[in-house]
Amino acid sequence: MSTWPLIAKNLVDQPTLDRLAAIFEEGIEAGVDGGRKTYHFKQLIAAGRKDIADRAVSAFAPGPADGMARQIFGGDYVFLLAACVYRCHEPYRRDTHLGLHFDANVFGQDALVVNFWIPFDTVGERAPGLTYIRSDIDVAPLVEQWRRSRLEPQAENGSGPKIRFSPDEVAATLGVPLDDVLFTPKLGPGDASIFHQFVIHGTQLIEVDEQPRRSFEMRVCAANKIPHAYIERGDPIVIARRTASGTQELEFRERATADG
Ligand SMILES: O=C(O)CCC(=O)C(=O)O
Ligand SMILES: [Fe+2]
Repeated sequence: MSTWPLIAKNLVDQPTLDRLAAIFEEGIEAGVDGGRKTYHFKQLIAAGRKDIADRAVSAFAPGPADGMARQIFGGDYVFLLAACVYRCHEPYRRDTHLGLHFDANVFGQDALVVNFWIPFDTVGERAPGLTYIRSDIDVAPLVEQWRRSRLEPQAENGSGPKIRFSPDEVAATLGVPLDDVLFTPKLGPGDASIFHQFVIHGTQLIEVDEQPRRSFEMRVCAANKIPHAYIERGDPIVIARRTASGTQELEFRERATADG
C-alpha cells in the first residue's frame, strides 16, 4: 500500500529551480500578489502576465513530474492554473499559515486532483513544511465530518461548510493524542511532497526561530476528468499531451471544458 504524501527527492533540479524562482519573482515585482507574496497563476493572467504562468509551466512540465503524472492519471493530464500557486511564508505571519484541511474544499470529490508541493528552501525544521496525519491513521471520521457539513442545509448548519480542523478537533474526532499522529516530512529545495485532495495537511507550526519559506504548488488532474467545480468556475488550464513521437506538447485553454 502506498502512503501519502509521496516524497520525491530532487524532483526539480537546481538549474530549473533557480529558473522557476526568477520567474515567480517577476510576478511579485509585477505586483500581482497584493503585498502578500503569494499568488495563484490565475492572478497572473488577470494582471496581463500570462507569460509568467506559461514560462513557469514550461519550465516545470518537461521534468520528471511528467512521467509521474502520466502514470498516476494513465495518460494526458492538465495543469489547473487557477490552483497553481507561488507562496512565500514569512516568519510568524500567521495569516499565510493554513490550518489542517482537505484540498477537496476547492476541488470537491468527483475527480482526482494531485498537488506537487515543492519548496525552494529546506523545510521541516526551521522553515515551515507541510504537516500531515500519519497514513496508518484512519481519518474516515474527519472525512465524514467534512462531507456531512456539505450536505446539511446552510441555515441549520450555521457556520457553513467545514474548511479547517483545529488540532483539538482532530484529536477529539480521531480519539488519539495529536502529537502521536502528526508528522512533517523534511524536504530540501526541489524535493516534492505529492498528495491528493483527501490527504489532510496544513502549514507546519514553528514556535521558535522560524525561518522564511518559499514554495510552489502545481496541481494536475486527468485531461478527461476535470473537477466539475473547476469547469463551472470557468478557470484556465494547460493540457500536457504526449505526441506520437514521444515529445511533450503543452496547450493553454482559457476555460476548462469536460474533455480538457
Ligand atoms: O504551503 C502551505 O503552507 C500550505 C499549502 C497547501 O495547503 C497546499 O499546497 O495545498
Ligand atoms: Fe492545501
